[in-house]
Amino acid sequence: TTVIRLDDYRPPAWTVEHVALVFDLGIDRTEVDATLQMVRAAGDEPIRLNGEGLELLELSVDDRRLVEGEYILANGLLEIAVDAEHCTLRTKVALRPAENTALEGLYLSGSRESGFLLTQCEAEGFRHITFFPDRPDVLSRYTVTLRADRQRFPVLLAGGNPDGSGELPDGRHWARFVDPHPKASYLFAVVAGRLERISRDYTTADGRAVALHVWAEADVIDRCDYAMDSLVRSMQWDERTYGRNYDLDVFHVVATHDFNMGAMENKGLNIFNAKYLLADPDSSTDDEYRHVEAVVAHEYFHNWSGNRVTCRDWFQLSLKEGLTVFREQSFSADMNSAPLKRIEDVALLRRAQFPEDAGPLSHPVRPSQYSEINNFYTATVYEKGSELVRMLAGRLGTEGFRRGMDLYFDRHDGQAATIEDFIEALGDANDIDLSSYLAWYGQAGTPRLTAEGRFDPAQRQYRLTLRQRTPATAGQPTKQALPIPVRLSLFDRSGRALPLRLEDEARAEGTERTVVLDTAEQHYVFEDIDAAPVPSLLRGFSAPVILECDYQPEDLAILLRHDPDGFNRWEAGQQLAGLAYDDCRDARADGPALLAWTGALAELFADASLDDALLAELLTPPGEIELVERQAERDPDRIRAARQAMLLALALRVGAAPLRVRYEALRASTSAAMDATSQARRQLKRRVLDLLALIDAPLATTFALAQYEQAPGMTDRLAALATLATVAPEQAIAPIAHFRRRYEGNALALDKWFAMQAQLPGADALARVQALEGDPSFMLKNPNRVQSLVGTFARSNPTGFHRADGAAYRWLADRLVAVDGLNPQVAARVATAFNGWKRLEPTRREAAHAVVAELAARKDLSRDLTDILGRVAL
Ligand code: B3K
Ligand code: ZN
Repeated sequence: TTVIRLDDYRPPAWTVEHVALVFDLGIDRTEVDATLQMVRAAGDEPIRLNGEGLELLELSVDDRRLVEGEYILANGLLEIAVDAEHCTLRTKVALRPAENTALEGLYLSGSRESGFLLTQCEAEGFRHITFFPDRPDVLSRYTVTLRADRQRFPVLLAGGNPDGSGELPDGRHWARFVDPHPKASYLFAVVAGRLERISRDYTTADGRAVALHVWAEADVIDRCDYAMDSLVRSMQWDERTYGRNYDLDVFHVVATHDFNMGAMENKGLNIFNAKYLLADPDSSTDDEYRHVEAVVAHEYFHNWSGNRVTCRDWFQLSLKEGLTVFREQSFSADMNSAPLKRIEDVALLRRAQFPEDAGPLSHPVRPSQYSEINNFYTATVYEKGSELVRMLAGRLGTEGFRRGMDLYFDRHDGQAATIEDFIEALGDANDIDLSSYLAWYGQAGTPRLTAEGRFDPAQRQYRLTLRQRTPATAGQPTKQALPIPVRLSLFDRSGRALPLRLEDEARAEGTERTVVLDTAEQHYVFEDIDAAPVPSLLRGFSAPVILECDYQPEDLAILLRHDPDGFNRWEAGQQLAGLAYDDCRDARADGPALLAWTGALAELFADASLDDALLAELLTPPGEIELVERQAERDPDRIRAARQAMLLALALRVGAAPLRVRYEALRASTSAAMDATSQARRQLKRRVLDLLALIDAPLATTFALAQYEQAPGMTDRLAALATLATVAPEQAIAPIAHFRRRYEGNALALDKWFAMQAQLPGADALARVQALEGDPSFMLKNPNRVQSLVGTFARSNPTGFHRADGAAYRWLADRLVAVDGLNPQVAARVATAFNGWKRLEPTRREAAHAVVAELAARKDLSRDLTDILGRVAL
């Protein structure tokens, strides 16, 4: 396979100034007529255009038809030698949308009878639509004309502003769109079919009237209002926070049930996986409402961070993705609770990115090479990338960061930029050299930050030593020191934050500091300290590292009780829970950490002033996947057993009566309302019921049955079902069947039904999943369905997937091959479940290795899947 390297980057030899596309749309056959105004940019190379799976019907240069021999068409490249400085190149090709199960390029969503046509181009889908220099540093103006049967395709959409429409003979019609903003080919999109819409008029801060339209199929159009509201909030927030206005007269958002990922920021025509666009209380959970708001915002924010300023090449992917995740996180924090948003994001980073960075698929935020770019839309590029932007923003402060962003957008508007450009703009606007942060983009692996404190009563000094070390990762044996901003406070034992004075400073200033550790080791001496303090480190999670500090359990209990910041409180609780886990793992039933953890939480449980949502988070220890870190060798059954033991100890410590009373009180205030307080109550109610189930299963079963029946919305309904299925499987059978019937025809609700069952732990899990494959609604060609059953099982059910006999590995291998034949991107994504096999205990490791090695040796798999397997097997 061909490897693409960052070091080999060359600017394009030819660019395309303008492209006019005419589509004659049909489900079985679509013809695309493309007229490209080509301009030579450098050198004397021939024109080279990418094209995959295209049937070439016509080719001409400056109106002269080329015949065979005048061009070379091989290996996805069309090569034409031209000796002018510019020319008009015309191609006509035919495509087969209905046969496109990879969902890349032009494809059909839904059935032949009622489905609609749409496109997905990022990263390299445009070459499946027409011949083109399909790379993000070729920016062109687009004119797109769509022609189709009016009955079958009443709605015709493309990015840009509308520029006329009309009738054609034979019941056909046409519509034209002109996009005045030069854009990269990956941002091109069209949609055609029977769709309904909701609309709203919006006026931007700089006075542009914009028509907003959210489109969906008729049966789900009444679930689009929340997305529309979220869009308006996103537009207003970007105007307020970054001074960024929308720049076309229309903005379309379209929902589809057939989509490989979450959503896509095509210029003026965002396309969404229905999962991240539709929301109504009867079929969506509270979490899903938050995801809709976040993804709508993310795609909208790309209009500037991604579209107006795009990436020079795909190695720079995090330039748009890390930055846009960061912008979305700030937005969501402003719209909801900031500490809860931070908790959610840090938990995701630890669950998804840390394991990725610790295994064979680890790669830097800016990779140096790839063989299939679609495999680099990863937690590292997105979530860790966002953490890097957060560190830069923290370094500059709110105003400095805004100055930097203004300069970045201004300087690079209409360009394809690099990560260096970004860091330089931020630095130039503030007269600061930020170049040392570039090292974060090139180095893979999660740094370990070690902290050691020593109190000197005679000198009244506290000496803090910080050290950093990054373990070797795949292909990167040696690591350098990185700039690690450590935000910190010191607390006395009564929980009071101490004024901070470093040696050499005249007087104390504030109770919080950020020190930047940029060497392997550094010492910090704090003055005027009367007793050994408790350090609160990495506040707000100021850097994406793993903190190793030899805290005593009671130190953490102090932070857990007293830290005024919700995030840090949770973080202290997580650290303490980690130590409590160690106690359970090593069978120390009276371990000091376990006692401290359960004791502090029992106290907080009784504290009526604590926010319900925060309490629910505090009552949730790190998950089974994060806890792998704390094992020398991974045995999922033992990890689960130890974690369940700590939850049991917690439930006992809180007590059955307080749990019951709290559940009943929360139940009494149940409603379908979507405000933050109601959502928080539902979240806590779920945690309380699950704890109660550990010590009084019959009562919890009664509660769960009633909750299922009376649930006013999906959150309560699904939570009750999951609890029942875990606590009382026999009594869950009827409700599970009922849920299945109730949501017949509601694809997103059925996905949750599959996912809930796919997550049920234990040795029976595989048989359960196999039975679910027999459900008439299960199908391998729908990505959401595959993810909900196969993906959830492989990635989120450690005890089920890693059963000791390896049966689930073999089953997954079969499914991967089957999915790969239809949709390589989806197969590759699910295959990342094998990422951690090397850290398994020997029996499972051998079983997994056998399966991975056999798969990796096959020669008949896609480039996507082959790339993942090849790296995982190493
Ligand atoms: N930019 C798209 C992701 C495209 C993935 C291509 N395999 C969605 C997003 O990050 O906004
Ligand atoms: Zn994105």
